[in-house]
Amino acid sequence: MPAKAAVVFNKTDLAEPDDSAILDVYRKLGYATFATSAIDGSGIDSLAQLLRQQTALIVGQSGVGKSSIINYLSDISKQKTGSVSDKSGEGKHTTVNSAMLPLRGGGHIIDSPGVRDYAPALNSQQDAANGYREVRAAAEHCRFANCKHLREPGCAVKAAVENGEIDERRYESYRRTVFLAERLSVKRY
Ligand SMILES: Nc1nc2c(ncn2[C@@H]2O[C@H](COP(=O)(O)OP(=O)(O)OP(=O)(O)O)[C@@H](O)[C@H]2O)c(=O)[nH]1
Ligand SMILES: [Mg+2]
Ligand SMILES: [Zn+2]
Repeated sequence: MPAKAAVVFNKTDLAEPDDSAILDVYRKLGYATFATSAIDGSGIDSLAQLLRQQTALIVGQSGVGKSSIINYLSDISKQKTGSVSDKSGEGKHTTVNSAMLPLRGGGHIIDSPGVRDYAPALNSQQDAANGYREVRAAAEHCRFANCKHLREPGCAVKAAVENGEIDERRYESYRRTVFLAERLSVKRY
């Protein structure tokens, strides 16, 4: 069974009320979404509900609060947390090893070291397209079966971006992923 993904927007205590609207993009795509604060505990209960009896992995950039959230979810967990650098505004890679911890109410959660950049090892542009469910869906209507959705004529993905059906930031992220995948595959062979 493929892994299911959920998206968490943490540090709501520092955010403006509108900031978590970014989650709407993911909710519309069918992902479960949560707005949380590991400082005041808001939103943590609904996240705990989703994770009950599951084995889950929490991933994201360094400093976003992965270990802090886990410290709320597990009775046993005393995961080390670390401040965000004043200079760069990024995390300091406080978690250096992955650790699996029991969840209150059953199940497990794996804390993982934060990433600075995300570059999945993809074999082809096709892999990148498949990872964006809305790109994959629109791609069925492209004129060319091998369309990369970059500058091909009759591209249904570009059309969907232009008419607002596909979120622009998601499309930009798809493009970056394709470029990364192509750069990496050049290196690999
Ligand atoms: N204001 C606020 N601060 C938070 C919240 N969650 C975490 N923090 C703070 O953010 C900093 C980083 O938290 P961590 O839990 O260490 O972040 P992490 O994602 O585990 O980072 P790495 O282990 O480096 O990948 C710490 O100073 C936390 O106290 C939150 O919801 N609100
Ligand atoms: Mg951590
Ligand atoms: Zn296309």
